[in-house]
Amino acid sequence: MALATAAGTRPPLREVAGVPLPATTVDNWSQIQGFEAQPDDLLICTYPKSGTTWIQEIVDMIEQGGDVERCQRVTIQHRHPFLDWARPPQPSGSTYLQRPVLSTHSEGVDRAAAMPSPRVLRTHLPTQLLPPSFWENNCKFLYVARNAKDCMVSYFHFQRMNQTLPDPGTWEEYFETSVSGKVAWGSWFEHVKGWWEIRKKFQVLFLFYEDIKRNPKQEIQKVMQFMGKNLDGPVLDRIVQETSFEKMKANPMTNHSSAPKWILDQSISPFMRKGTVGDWKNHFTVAQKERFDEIYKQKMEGTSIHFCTEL
Ligand code: PPS
Repeated sequence: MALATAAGTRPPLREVAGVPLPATTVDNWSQIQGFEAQPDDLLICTYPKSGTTWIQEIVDMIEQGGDVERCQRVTIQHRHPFLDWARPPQPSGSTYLQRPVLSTHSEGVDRAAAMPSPRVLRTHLPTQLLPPSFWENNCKFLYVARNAKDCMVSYFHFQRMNQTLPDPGTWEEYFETSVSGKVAWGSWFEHVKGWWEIRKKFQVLFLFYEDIKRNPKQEIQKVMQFMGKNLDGPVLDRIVQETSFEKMKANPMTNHSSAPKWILDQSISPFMRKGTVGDWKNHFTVAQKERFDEIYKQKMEGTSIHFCTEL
């Protein structure tokens, strides 16, 4: 049963091939699957709450040669179409209603189709659900991974404020939902493992949130090289400054403050919340940490991937 909220009733998730997704994404699944990628597309891929917005701003700053004003042209959610997103119907009685919104299309696919190449796009889809044309065209993929514990905490607060996703309940309840992979876009473990395993077979730049936090200039340089750009030291320093958590939190073009309250209610929790490594320690009990570490060991057995959970 869907949980009632102040804004109305939150839509329950549905599934594609066992992966829970927002219902509107599933409604538009054939359009999303049929998306026609171009060989020069760059696709930003992340599990939710792994630093998508951060890497988007970094990529755009690189694309614009460090020109801050040009990065202010439009909000971050409109710069890089979100392929697997279709707007849910607006709850009746909402004061934010400007015009009736029908989710008969993926907004992301429509926006991408109308965009000139070379395009930068984004997705939260796991490898097995990616539209096949991305593989067929050997596109570039920029994957950002964040440690599972901080991701879980960030996602919990995001689900509290995102009225289009299921209500997370208490932290204890959410912990169980999350470890069982019953959240939108599915299991963190499967997502990260899937992208890690294919990274050498395709053009994948695999980055870690924690590395960008520790050494932003070095990681931004990797992105720049992957994009085939060449920017000098002072421009890179400007990009580091402009993409800091504090700057992006204060920037209306990156902090999602223009999203309507019936989608993101930032009075519950801000989108730019803490932006740190290790906030999980403020949420996980000792018992939860021990249980999680055990599950992690089982699920990640045999992979060579290594995460930092504190700096
Ligand atoms: S979403 O909804 O999936 O697109 O969210 P996403 O952008 O992937 O992740 C949001 C979290 O990333 C943090 N963030 C940053 N951290 C450090 N530096 C910068 N510049 C930055 N920008 C966004 C954001 O605060 C969310 O993490 P938490 O832990 O909730 O603060």
